[in-house]
Amino acid sequence: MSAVRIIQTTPFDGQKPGTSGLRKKVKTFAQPHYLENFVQAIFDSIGEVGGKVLVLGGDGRFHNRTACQTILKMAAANGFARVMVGRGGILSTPAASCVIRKYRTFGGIILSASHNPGGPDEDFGIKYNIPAGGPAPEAVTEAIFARSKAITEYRIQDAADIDLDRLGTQQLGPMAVEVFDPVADYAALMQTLFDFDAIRAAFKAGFGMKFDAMHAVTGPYAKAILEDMLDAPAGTVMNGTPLEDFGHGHPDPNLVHAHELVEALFGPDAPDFGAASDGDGDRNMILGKNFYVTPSDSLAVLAANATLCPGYAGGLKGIARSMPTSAAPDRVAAALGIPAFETPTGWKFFGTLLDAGKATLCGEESFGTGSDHVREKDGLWAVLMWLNVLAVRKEPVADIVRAHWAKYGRNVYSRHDYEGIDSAAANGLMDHLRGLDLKGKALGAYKVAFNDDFAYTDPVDGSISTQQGIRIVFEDGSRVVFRLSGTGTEGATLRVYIEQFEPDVTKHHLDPQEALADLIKIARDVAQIEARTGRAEPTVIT
Ligand code: G16
Repeated sequence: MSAVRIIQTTPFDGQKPGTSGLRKKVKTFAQPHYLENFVQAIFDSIGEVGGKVLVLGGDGRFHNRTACQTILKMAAANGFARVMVGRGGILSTPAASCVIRKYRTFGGIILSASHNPGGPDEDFGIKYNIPAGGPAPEAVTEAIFARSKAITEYRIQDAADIDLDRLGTQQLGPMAVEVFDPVADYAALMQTLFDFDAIRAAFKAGFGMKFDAMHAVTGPYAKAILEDMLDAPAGTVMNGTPLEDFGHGHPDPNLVHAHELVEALFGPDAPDFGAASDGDGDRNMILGKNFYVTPSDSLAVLAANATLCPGYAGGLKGIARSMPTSAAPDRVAAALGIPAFETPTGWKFFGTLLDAGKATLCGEESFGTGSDHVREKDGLWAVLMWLNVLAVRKEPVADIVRAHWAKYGRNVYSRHDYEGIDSAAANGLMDHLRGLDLKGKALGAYKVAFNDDFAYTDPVDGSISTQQGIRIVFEDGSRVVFRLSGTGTEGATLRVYIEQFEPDVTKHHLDPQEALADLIKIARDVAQIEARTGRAEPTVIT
């Protein structure tokens, strides 16, 4: 007979969820009571959990299985009736959102540090998603944080571990645990949105693709959907076996970390299309033959072509993007006569707009694209939407994007990251920027229209979020934006976003670093980046 144990504990400092849940080193999470305190804080903050159903799964990184066993035992002790857990403790973030919505569960717990590296010395993370399927809004994460600071005990079932690899229902004390196939529901949803016949026909006609799963969670999803259902040739999916340390890689689908894919797409025998996804499957990078599509442009192009996909044939209700994302999607929204929304960074801010039916597509410069089909950004979904568009239009990726710029103008865009800088220096830099009054002043050849610290009032629920990034906007609409990342686990990461609108088609071929050189210099000077951080150059440019 298994029993509930009540364990006395004391609060840990710093259990404040960041941009997307609590992310810390594995060593931090592995300390006695650390994970347990946070999980109990979640269960104490989300209302009555007795008799409810919870979804559980993660990106398979180191510590995933151990954490799953602990959370299952705590869910049982806290009165949940049933937990649905992905086989092997695996569930991509968008698939978790899909399952939460499909089975109308009381939300879910997702174990992931997303694009951060994994392994005993690397990162782990946990977040709670609400019953609508999306990341908990700030009011909920604040409540969890407040509870974490006052916690005195947690509940855990004294029981044997569950066999996470055996499909079907097992019993854990009074609670049922259902181990389910993490791919099936998600793949079925994708079939309702995209023209699988057209994509299959394109592969049959020789369309070439590489998908880099980066040894992360999307491997099994991509193999099942691309190779098994859509008949893409075996080997289309690279690095498709999920590994606990992502094969020592950094599962972030950008030009730096997805270098194997980048080399293939920029090499002599490049396939027509390349894509990558991140640790937990919610990010995507899109490449054509010798061509990189920025995430902001990707959202704009998908929005402009959405009606080619069966799931969006009826048109879009609106398009939402995060503030630092380029305004390229806004131009499409204006042309379509639908609203464009500008939210703070963080997918959680799209939830109310999607729930209220105000937006259909959403996206962020940080390689996130998604729609109202779930409440998370969705890497494979974006890849399938591109595949659908390419299968119908039968033009190269580069031609589609260039034609898009010719029609709408190009929002030339780049992000410069200064990773792992000293936190005090980073905060000092932001305080310095916050204190500047630049309105009407000239910076280089540019005149400042206004500068501010972005604040957002949610148009649906009226909630207010302040200090969401410093903007310096110039009179010609160009801008530079400064933010500190909310997802890192070491020191601080300064992100600088640089954007300039270029209507002149004869300048569309220019390399963004070249086209933006003056603005990049202005950004470095005005923020005193080198003097304050000791860094002359960014660590990552996207
Ligand atoms: C998370 C959030 C995204 C955000 C990104 C980067 O993504 O869900 O909304 O854009 O972090 O945030 P930051 O600039 O604060 O590091 P993910 O893929 O890490 O879950």
